[in-house]
Amino acid sequence: MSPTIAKPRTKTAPKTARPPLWKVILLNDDFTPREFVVQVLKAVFRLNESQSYRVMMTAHQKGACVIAVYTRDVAETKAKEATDLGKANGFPLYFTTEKEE
Ligand code: TYC
Repeated sequence: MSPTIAKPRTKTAPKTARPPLWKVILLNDDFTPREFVVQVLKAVFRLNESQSYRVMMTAHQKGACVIAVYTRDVAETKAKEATDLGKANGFPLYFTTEKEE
């Protein structure tokens, strides 16, 4: 009788590539009115009134607040759009992006 040869059956875990995500961060300043910040958060980031208010107050009290994460392109576009809205209205409102680790 011939010996039984076991075939190695190596399972390769399927890898689903996920794009890295980028945070959009709201920075505090001393000049932009609170209500204007809330309006921008609602318009650009689609947050509701209470989410916008909480994000605005966190930035106001701590200096910065992460709003949401997106793919790099979307994060950069939204940060620029929101910063430009402030600029167009004479405010130094600033949004930045940072890669999520
Ligand atoms: N600190 C501003 C004020 O007192 C309000 C403000 C909050 C501005 C958050 C920017 O990201 C900000 N009018």
